[in-house]
Amino acid sequence: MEVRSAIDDAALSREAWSVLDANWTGSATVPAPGLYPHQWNWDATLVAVGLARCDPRRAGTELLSLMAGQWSTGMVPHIVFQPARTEGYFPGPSVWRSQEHPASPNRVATSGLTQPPLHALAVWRVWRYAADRDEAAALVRRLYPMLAAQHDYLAGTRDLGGGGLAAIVHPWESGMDDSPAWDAPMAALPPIHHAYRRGGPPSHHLDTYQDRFIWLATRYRDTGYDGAYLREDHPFAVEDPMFNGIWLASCQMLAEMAPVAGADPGPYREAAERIRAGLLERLWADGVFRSRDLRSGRLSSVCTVGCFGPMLDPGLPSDRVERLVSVLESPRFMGAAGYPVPSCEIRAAQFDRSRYWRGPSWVNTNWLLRQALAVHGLTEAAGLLGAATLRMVRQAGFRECFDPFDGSGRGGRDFSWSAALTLDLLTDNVAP
Ligand code: 2M8
Repeated sequence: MEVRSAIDDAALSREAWSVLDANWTGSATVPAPGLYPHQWNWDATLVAVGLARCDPRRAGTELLSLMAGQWSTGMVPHIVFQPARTEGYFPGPSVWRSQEHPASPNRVATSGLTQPPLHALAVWRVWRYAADRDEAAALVRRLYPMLAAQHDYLAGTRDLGGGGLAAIVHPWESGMDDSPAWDAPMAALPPIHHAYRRGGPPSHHLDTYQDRFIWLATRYRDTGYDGAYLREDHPFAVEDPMFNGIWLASCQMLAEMAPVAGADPGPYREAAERIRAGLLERLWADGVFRSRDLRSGRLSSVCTVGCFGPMLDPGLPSDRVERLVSVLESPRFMGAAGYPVPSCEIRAAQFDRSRYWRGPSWVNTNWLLRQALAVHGLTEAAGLLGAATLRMVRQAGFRECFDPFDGSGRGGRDFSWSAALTLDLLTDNVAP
């Protein structure tokens, strides 16, 4: 295992900036050199979250270039391709064929899926912390209609279960691609006869998932990215607690920023209530929130880091918060991991300390859980989680993810959200 000599906060911050500068295209940040050479959706918003207090202007540019990929349906794609980046990434623009679709933007090629809607939360942080209030307000006014369209899309096209929650239609939309939460719906897909293979280095994805990922994406593409098809025929439709917890938090942020944009906060407050009710009625079971497979009607039996997403809601009833925190702090998650928070509960058969999203700890989910603890006033636990996250990056560098037992780095190096969120943690590791 590689362990670096301890470095102080100033050196860590300098390293974080050099990663972000190396991954900056001039208007966007790629997640990691070589491995992910384009702009990814939740990576970009997490970079903006991390930069909000250090460089709000660059955070704004990041968000605007992501939103240049927004479709006229309101959907914000999970990848905005960077034409200047020549490194290969599969599946690239020729697989998604966004430019054949009338709703896609003219100037940029994108994927046809989305990712967790953290955008309003990121904009809120830029607005909240920017020293130049006029510039921040102008950014809010510019982005607000795009965020409103994004939220309308989720409520109108993605409430496939009719219970007020947005469904993801591909594991990539969760951002936690290989999570065991998707094992049952992925296993239920029909047999796939076409073998798709990525070129380049071996993939970090489970071999069994690879072909299914591409098959699901191209099947959706071949319907013309049709909303009615998603509702009636698409075989993967899952209500994910992390995706919906993030959506709820973003609704609250839109309500708070509404006066700046001259908008009515009412619909966003109501949307937040509706999502909270949906989460409690449809996804709460055995002391945590679990993803619901809309095709089988079953809740996931495995508990993952995604189960805690609804804690981002300050209005979540306190008895639920207490239950969630007791699971989070137990040996199932933080209690038995020296480098928390593992992406899957340690006692689960599916737990794998080195497999992508099936065990390793990630800086982004740690940051989100730290935020969730802080919104419920649990500042000590939030502080501990922030400190544990900084210990990981101090020791192993800005890796994509980390072994939850020994903290060794996994996946890509010089990973943007690990660097950007470190800057935020260094700014304030007590409470947001
Ligand atoms: C990973 O996902 C991409 C597909 O979107 C991939 O594996 O190729 C995930 O970790 C996802 O959360 C992340 O946004 C993306 C880029 O960092 O990589």
